[in-house]
Amino acid sequence: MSRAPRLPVAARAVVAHDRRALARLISAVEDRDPSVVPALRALYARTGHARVIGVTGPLGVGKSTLINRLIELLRRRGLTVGVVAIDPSSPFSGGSVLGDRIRIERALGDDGVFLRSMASRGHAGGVAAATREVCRLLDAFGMDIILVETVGSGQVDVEIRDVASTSIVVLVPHLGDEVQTLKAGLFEIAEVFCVNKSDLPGAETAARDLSDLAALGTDRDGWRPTVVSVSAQAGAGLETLWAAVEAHETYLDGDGRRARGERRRLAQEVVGLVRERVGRELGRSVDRDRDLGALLDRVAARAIDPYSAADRLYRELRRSG
Ligand SMILES: Nc1nc2c(ncn2[C@@H]2O[C@H](COP(=O)(O)OP(=O)(O)OP(=O)(O)O)[C@@H](O)[C@H]2O)c(=O)[nH]1
Ligand SMILES: [Mg+2]
Repeated sequence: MSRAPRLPVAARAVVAHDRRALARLISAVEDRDPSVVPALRALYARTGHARVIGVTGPLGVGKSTLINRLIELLRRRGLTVGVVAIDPSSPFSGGSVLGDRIRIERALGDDGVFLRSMASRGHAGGVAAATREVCRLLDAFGMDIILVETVGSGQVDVEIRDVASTSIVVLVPHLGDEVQTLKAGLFEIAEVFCVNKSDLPGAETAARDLSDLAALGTDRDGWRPTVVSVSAQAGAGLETLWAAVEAHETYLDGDGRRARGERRRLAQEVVGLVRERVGRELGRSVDRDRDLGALLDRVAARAIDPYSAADRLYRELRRSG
């Protein structure tokens, strides 16, 4: 028997493949609009089918161009594709190269593709939380593969690990010093290194250097990062790149690794939701609660230290919960 009638209207529309309903819910997630929660709750049981793949790397290395190529490849294989680009500077938000624009327009007319860009600013629960929710919506919508593009600078690229089961880190030849400084962080993230712009000189050396580093590096859950050379512009190496992603996904299926990873991410999510809620409530209390105001006055007067004040507040919170 169908469970559809018990779903909230918005959730039902997503399951029924209504693109406008999906877009509206994604906007609500972006705005941290609490009215989206019933739909997210109801849709959760229908998710878990999609594979979320991160595509991250420094500015301008060709992540979007690469994603366009991957969309083509995946569509040829009959897979549906959702794309979430976080803080995109090009070309989902405008188009830098004519070829890319044409490909994107083609993708936009394709019912099996859904592209969405979003800002990383203003997400109280972190970028990962909002991205995870958008990915779930795309999953419930029926997308097989979800590609998440993030610019690898600072926090956002690390958070991709909280969302994606496989992450591709895109680099280009002659990043030199940048790779040196990013290196430790990149190895934390990457299951697959993609040396893009292999049509440019120096690509072979860059790929070799990375392979050497990958061979030396400590493995994570028994997996050593793969290194693949690609020219997204020329459309070369994409099959090999996707094979590397699939190899890691297959690896995850062995020995309970996928379940462990999922559990780790879910633990983070549930804790994050509680933290977000407690943070919000506390924020409100600071403004309104008289007892808390008095407590803070005592901290300010050096009558009590901040740690003891926090202890007291924490105990009260637990009692009132
Ligand atoms: N030579 C060469 N240029 C490429 C290749 N792939 C992408 N580019 C060019 O690199 C530039 C940046 O490409 P994007 O795909 O926008 O790169 P990005 O990493 O998404 O950029 P941001 O989102 O701004 O960080 C564009 O001018 C692309 O045409 C490639 O394989 N070879
Ligand atoms: Mg881009």
